[in-house]
Amino acid sequence: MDFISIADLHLSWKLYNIPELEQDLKDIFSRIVNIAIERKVNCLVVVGDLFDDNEPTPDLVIFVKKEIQRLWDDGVNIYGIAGDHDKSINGENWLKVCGIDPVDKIPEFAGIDFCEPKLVKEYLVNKPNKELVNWIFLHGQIPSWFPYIDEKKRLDFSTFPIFDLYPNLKGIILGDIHEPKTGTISDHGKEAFLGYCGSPGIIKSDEINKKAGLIYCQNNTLQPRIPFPLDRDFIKIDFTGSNSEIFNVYLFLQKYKDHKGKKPIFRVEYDKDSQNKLDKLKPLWQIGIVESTQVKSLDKDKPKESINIRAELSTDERMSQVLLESCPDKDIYDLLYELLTTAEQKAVLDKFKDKKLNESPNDISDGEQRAGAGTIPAKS
Ligand SMILES: [Mn+2]
Repeated sequence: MDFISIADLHLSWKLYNIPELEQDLKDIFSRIVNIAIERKVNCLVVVGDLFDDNEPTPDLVIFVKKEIQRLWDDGVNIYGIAGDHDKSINGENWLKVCGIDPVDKIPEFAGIDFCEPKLVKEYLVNKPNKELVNWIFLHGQIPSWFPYIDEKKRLDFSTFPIFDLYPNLKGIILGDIHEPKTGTISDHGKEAFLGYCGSPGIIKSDEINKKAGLIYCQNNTLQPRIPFPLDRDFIKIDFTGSNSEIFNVYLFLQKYKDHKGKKPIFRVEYDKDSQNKLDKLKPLWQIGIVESTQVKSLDKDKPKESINIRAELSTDERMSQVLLESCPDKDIYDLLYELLTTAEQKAVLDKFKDKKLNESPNDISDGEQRAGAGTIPAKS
């Protein structure tokens, strides 16, 4: 069995709202298809979150179908599971619509679409012909590997008899975490691969410089990852505090003056102290795409924290912490927290709108009293 396995491409995601970066993800998918064809693998396996959401545009669906047809034309199959971003609604998902078969269609593979941890375990226990399975594909988080995990995504094998159930297991290949990770799972003297494909593109700022290539299996044995350099440079520029004084824009102008191909992305982090020096960055616009964001120093000794709530979404707890720090108004805090943690965003917004419409004008102008306190202001 030869295969390449990928996850978390998040097609249709537009980082920093830059259209070129949405297109980059499609280009990446095409390049992966090319590599699968060149290497003549039996199949390409998608371990969830091929799509960023459950509502891909018709154009995107046509694009994906065409790429899949290219695979089929060259004798490469494609199998996959859905992730939390593209999971099924009423039993249907876009992988299926695009013609991607479930991974456990072939006897050597097991795997189930993203679902409750309890259901994942039930699936693994009840799957027939487990002795034939060499590779398991799942979308979720390994608690012992991360300080924060999302309980809905918990994949805990520490007390699970995986090798009793799957005596010929060679590896568990995961999606969801975008940083590629390689490890092992062992029990009773048996050992198997345990690791994350990682996202092949850049989905969030903190993924810059953390890519490792594509998981590749040849003759049923994992090989070193296939190098997969991005065709666009992402450059982080620390423009905070005194860094902004020593920053030399001409080094970049020099480096990229004859650059061909995709424009580099300059991700600039500045703070209150360096805000007034942002003019120094202007020449960067001639050579690339500039994305700047303000960060704050929590404390002189503590590391800087980016004010980027999306990047912090690892647990409800973490979310509430970040929101509390940046959002002192209780009404806004409640609304944001509910929006971030609900599956029914429209309902939450309707409720909020309803509440606001039914408030008396006094209440609305009464932000001062309500801020942070969460108490009902006394009526005169
Ligand atoms: Mn995911």
